[in-house]
Order: sequence, then C-alpha cells, then structure tokens
Amino acid sequence: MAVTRTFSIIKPDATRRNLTGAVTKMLEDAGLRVVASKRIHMTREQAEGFYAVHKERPFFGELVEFMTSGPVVVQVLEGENAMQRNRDVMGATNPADAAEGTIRKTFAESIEANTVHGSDSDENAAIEIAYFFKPEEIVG
Ligand code: RTP
Ligand code: MG
Repeated sequence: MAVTRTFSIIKPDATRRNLTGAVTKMLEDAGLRVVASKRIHMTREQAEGFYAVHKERPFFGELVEFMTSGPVVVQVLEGENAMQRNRDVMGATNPADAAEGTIRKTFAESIEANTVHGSDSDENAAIEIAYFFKPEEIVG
C-alpha cells in the first residue's frame, strides 16, 4: 500500500486540557508519523477559509468560534494510506458514536469539541496541507 500524507488538527478542547502529547501518541501508535507540526492560534479569516465547505451548515458560526477559541496544533501525518488510517483512529465525528480505542471516544467532549480534525480525502488532504504549510516545513 502507498505511503501518503494527510492533514490533522489537534483542536482547542485538546490544547486547553494539555492533551497534545497524548493525542499525538495515539496517532503514532496507529502507524502515522508527524512530518510537520506547529502550534498556532487561527484567525477568524483562517478558520472561515478552512471550513468554507461548511459555510451553509447551521453550525458554521459556532464551529469558527470554537476553532478560534484557543491554540491548535496543525500537523502533516505520513503513513500507509494515511488519510483513512487517521480517520480510523479519530473515530466518528460525534464521540457518542465513536468506537472504543479511538481518539474521539477517549478524549472528545462533544460533537463540536471533538479533539481532532482529519482530512476526508487525499484530494482535500493536499489542499489542507497547502493551506497551513510551505513545502520546506514538511520533513519526511
Ligand atoms: P473534521 O472535519 O473536524 O475532521 O470532522 P468530521 O469530518 O468528522 O466532521 P464534519 O462533518 O466535517 O464537521 C466538521 C466539524 O464541525 C463540527 N460539527 N459540529 N454541532 C454540530 O452538529 C456539528 N457537526 C459537526 C465538528 O467539530 C466537526 O468535526
Ligand atoms: Mg470533515
């Protein structure tokens, strides 16, 4: 299977609870390698641009509010079938539906404050990586 890259965000609910190491450990234990990482506080413009696909959804305003409520850690993850591997270890969007052993089952507070973001296709992964990282910031 091909080694690919995906994009991850450790969300404000996790940075607030000092869980960036614990979340990253679960990603690494799932076979993913962190090849780029930075802690940032997203601006409203950055968050609105990142979530532009959701701008007609009823939760868009709250989502932007939440994602700018504190620092996040943006990461590029590399591994075999990285996008799907990451989605599997993240678990379902709503932690009430997430499987045992997943990041969201373990740590998420709610459907919104759900600890991690992960790209949902290889195509979106490339777009999201380029939104936050310059090529030279990614070291495989
Ligand atoms: P993500 O994009 O963060 O990896 O999560 P996802 O694919 O599992 O979920 P998605 O449908 O793309 O929704 C993006 C994020 O919006 C928040 N959300 N809130 N209040 C709500 O009903 C609701 N639904 C989604 C979550 O933070 C979700 O991760
Ligand atoms: Mg999504």
